[in-house]
Amino acid sequence: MLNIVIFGAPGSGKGTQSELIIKEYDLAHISTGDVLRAEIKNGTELGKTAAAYIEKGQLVPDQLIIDMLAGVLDSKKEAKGVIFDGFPRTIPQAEALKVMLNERGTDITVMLSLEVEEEELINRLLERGKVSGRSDDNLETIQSRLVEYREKTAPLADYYIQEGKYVAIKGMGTIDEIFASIKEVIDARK
Ligand code: B4P
Repeated sequence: MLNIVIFGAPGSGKGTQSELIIKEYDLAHISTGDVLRAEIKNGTELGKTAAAYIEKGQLVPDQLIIDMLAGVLDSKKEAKGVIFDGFPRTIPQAEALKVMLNERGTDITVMLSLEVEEEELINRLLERGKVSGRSDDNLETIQSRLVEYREKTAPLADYYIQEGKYVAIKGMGTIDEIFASIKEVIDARK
């Protein structure tokens, strides 16, 4: 299976590049952000809990995310591979993902880290905020999301370097240019 973790700060282009990767390689897509937004829309208990964290720009607690992911993963059993978009975001999530995949006889193929300057991240998210209607695409919440990213998510790079799975991708430039770099990396590993 071709299992890809797409990693980067909020606004780095994870969702955008995931769409292109899925089309090219016919993979299943798991975006924890999308799953959480669907839970919020449906008014579930998980959605109500998650909304309080997302509105403040904080990460949703690990155990909630890990339990939610196990169910989603089982629904993609027949896929050729999965792109994990926005997950893992902490070391405990990465460790749980490794166990879940190993139990299913598979592992992560590669972790793609989209590198984008902070000023550009803020501009992209403010731009999206004009049309997205997302409660977290405003300047105050974006700044909290970037702090959470630096403190809890950025250290994951070291985890995947140690696993021999980390590849940095220049995330500045046009969407097509960035996708061309991603394709080179995937084609060399698949
Ligand atoms: P997400 O939905 O994952 O949101 P995100 O990190 O902001 O990334 P997103 O995918 O939306 O942005 P992208 O970079 O694609 O998470 C939302 C919240 O849910 C989190 O803050 C957290 O609270 C919670 N959550 C989710 N997963 C969790 C987990 N595992 N653990 C705990 N909590 C979790 O793109 C941004 C914009 O840039 C787009 O509008 C796009 O059009 C634009 N763009 C992309 N590439 C571009 C380019 N090359 N040039 C110009 N613009 C570009």
